[in-house]
Amino acid sequence: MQMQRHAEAMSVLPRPVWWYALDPENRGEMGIGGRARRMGERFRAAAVVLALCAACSNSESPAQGNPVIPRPTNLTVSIEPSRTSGVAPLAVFFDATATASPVSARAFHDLSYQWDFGDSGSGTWASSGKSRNADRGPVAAHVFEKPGQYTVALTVRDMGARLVGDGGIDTAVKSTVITVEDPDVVFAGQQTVCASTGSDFTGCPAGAEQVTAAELGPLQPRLASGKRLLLRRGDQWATTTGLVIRTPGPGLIGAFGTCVSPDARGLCANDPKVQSLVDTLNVIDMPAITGEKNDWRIEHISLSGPACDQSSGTGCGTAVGGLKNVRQVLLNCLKVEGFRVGLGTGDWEIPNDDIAIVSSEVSGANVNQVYIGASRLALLGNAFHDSPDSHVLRVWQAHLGVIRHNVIENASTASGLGRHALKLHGPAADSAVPKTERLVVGDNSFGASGPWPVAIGPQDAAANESVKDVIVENNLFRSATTSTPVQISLHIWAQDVTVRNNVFIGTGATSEYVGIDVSRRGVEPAAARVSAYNNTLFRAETAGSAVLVNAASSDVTAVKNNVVWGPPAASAGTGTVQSEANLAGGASPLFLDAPGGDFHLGAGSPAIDTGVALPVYGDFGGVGRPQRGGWDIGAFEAP
Ligand SMILES: [Ca+2]
Repeated sequence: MQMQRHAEAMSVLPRPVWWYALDPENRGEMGIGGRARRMGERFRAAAVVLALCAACSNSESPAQGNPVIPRPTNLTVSIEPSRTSGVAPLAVFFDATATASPVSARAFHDLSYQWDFGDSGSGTWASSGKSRNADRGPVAAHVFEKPGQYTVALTVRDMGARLVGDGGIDTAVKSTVITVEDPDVVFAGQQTVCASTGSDFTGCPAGAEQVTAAELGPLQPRLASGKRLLLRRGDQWATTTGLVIRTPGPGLIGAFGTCVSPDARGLCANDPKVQSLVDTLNVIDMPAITGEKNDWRIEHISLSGPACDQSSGTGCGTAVGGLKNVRQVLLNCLKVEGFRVGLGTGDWEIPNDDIAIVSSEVSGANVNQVYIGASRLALLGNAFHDSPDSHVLRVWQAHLGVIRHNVIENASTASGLGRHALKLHGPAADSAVPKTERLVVGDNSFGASGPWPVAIGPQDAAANESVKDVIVENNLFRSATTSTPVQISLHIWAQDVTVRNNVFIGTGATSEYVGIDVSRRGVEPAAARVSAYNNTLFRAETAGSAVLVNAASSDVTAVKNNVVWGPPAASAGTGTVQSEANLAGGASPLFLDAPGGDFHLGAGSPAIDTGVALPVYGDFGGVGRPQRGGWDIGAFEAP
């Protein structure tokens, strides 16, 4: 890989000075009964900030003005950002997978990682309502929309911090600074080109070139390194010609003019509209630029095109396509309708790197709404929906990836072929390219894509594709209103998969509904080291069955702290599972309003405090675990 990386691994153990500092964002994360509770009183809402005298730069500083107490830690915290500077909007992928703890053999799965991106004005995600300024997980990504210097802090904890309650020993914070440049400076004067179909250039930055064009093609000469092309909001281009990005950035294709009526994702009702009139056109094409980073961002454009249905794909274009050996690209706040594939293409022989698709809505593409693969892939806050023919989102490679806060639904609406909302697979196990591994699929809502809404593993039974080290957490799996009934919400044909804090709603599924199936699809490496912790499964029907985990793998799947509830026959685990502390059938978990979708635990629930201690540090909604006298059962921890 030719990316310049900024590695900041550090071993904190031998460093001379440690600091405690109060951190109100971590409220509820600390301490359980006994000593833990006492320590929790003292250090409630506390995090450890490590201030290294040897690194008294702005990347390692104690929280402002709080009392500091020297403490040791056994954790080695690493943050590797995909970049440390660039022009806004700037997407940065953060890799903390080199973080280690002597007491956690599986640091990727078993440590708590909490990110504060230092960007408090970044708002909330449309789908999950969670803050964009915070996230969990050993990999994360963030888009910095405004210029400035941002201190990104990662707080890591291990089980010692929970069980012993002494957060000072097993908690550590590391930070890094991201410098985001001002686009009005980087693209000053004639480095910005404003394009309109008419003569109104209201809102065009001062000093910019102004161009009138009825098609996109004539704007091609304006695409160059260090340039910004802005299309007028309110204008519509019906075009037979597109744009090809042939030069490395920094570059930007976006919009000028006042944003009218932004939706929950930030898409403006008057964002410039581009309608492709040609089946074969990639409206914006991004071929490889040999040896260079692309460093482009494309945002705030509404693109529509013919829903090309040639089965071979030959001759069908995309809205933004050709992503092949492309690096450092952000697709932000795009609205895409139609085409054969809305966004993406490419293949794993020439992989992409550091690709982010954020806050975009893609629908109506005939085959896949998004077909993408990359190292350091971030898909955040999008709505991908309505694939007439096939899968909604197909990720063919994610070597380090974050798929969070998306709504992904409605596969095979016309064909009835029963394709997936998310198909996540990867390169062959014996190939030399980066494998699909080390990724988080979290806070998504998957729906209306039976019989198997989410599939993690090889693309088919004949493919020897390995997928491993995946965290599936805080997702909502819905079964109702699907053209093909759901049988299994989540297929796992992969290794080292942790499934935690998810909600499975089996209502509307086939009579024998399974939330998670762990098995071997064909010739891929057999499933191993799969865990299902703290999930909630509910179905409303009065007949049929509901099983959270069915495992046919030779390796035993751990099934712990889960709740399964509904009138049908209920089971937490069948097959080769190790079950512990689950609540299935029998006593009601006393959900607050299960038919209404509220699975919080009511007072007196037998699920409160009756789970076993697990490396699950937060719940579906973000409440820290454990609360009160121990871990609860299910996806929600009673505060
Ligand atoms: Ca509890």
